[in-house]
Amino acid sequence: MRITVCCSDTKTAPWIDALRAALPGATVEEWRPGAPRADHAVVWAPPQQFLDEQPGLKGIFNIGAGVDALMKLALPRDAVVVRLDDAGMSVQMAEFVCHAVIRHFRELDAYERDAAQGKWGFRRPRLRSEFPVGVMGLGVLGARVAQALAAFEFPVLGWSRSARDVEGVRCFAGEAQFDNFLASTRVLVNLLPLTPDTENILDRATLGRLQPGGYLVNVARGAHLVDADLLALLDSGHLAGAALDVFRTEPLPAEHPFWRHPKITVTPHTSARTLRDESVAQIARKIAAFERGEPIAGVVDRNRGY
Ligand code: NDP
Ligand code: OXD
Repeated sequence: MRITVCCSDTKTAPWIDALRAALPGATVEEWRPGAPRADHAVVWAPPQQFLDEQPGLKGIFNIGAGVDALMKLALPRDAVVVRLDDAGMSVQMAEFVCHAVIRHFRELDAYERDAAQGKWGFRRPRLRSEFPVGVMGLGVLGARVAQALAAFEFPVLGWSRSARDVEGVRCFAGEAQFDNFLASTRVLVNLLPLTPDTENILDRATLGRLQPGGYLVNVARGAHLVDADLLALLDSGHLAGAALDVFRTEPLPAEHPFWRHPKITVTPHTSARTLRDESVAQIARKIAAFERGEPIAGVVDRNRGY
């Protein structure tokens, strides 16, 4: 079995070493133009040329949870596309989002500013019941995040494409229930995949329907958000702030207004990092299962785009 590895923005050598150790019977090589045809590919945002030269791939294993970069390409017709299924990301996402929500709710930025001036002062405690958190996307990451928020006793709502049942979470589904979900939400967390249906979903209409003093946590993809609409709603005072981890262009360009906006916190796409050891173990297990003809988790539905 031959496995080709083509991962942009990634140090590939340690991935290859780890895949070789996990699949000792396989030939694992970094892809170069003109490389031999392989059975499976391990990828992150590969160029179209890679896919054009590998028409016989049986499996394409993405080293991330989001497959939007891959779905824009012309893929070999019969290849099964497989995404990372948690692999240590859901706990990271839960801690990151809870931190962002709690920092906003407990006004920790304001306390930090006070401390910088040597000021000892209290703010009036806020009521948790006035900060309902709505999580868009109740998949592997969204469900974990929603449950972690519920453990802190925030009222938690969730929205997904099909109806879901998540303990401690008031669940909404589909376009028909989107407005009710938004109207009941003050802090909005985005954990949707980027697809033609969800691109630009965080626009003036969506964000404008949040309760006054709304807050946005975007940890999914930058192209979900219409940047200018967020800025307008922050400047009008309808939204109180935003924690943004993902951007249309990454790295976020130096001149982008998000960097300097006093109500926006920027982090560099770090909310849930791909962990190499856990990811390689998962991919190796899946390749072995696939070769034995067994079903595997995390297969992407190409029609849905996630
Ligand atoms: P999943 O595929 O497990 O979950 C996706 C969820 O979104 C599902 O609940 C799905 O609904 C819902 N959904 C999809 N389309 C729609 C729609 N049109 N309307 C309503 N709901 C919809 O994905 P993960 O939880 O694993 O990951 C989510 C995203 O997080 C990734 O696609 C990626 O973009 C991002 N991510 C960001 C990281 C970071 O570091 N910032 C790291 C990892 C991932 P249903 O349940 O009905 O299928
Ligand atoms: C992912 C990501 O999709 O890192 O896994 O954003």
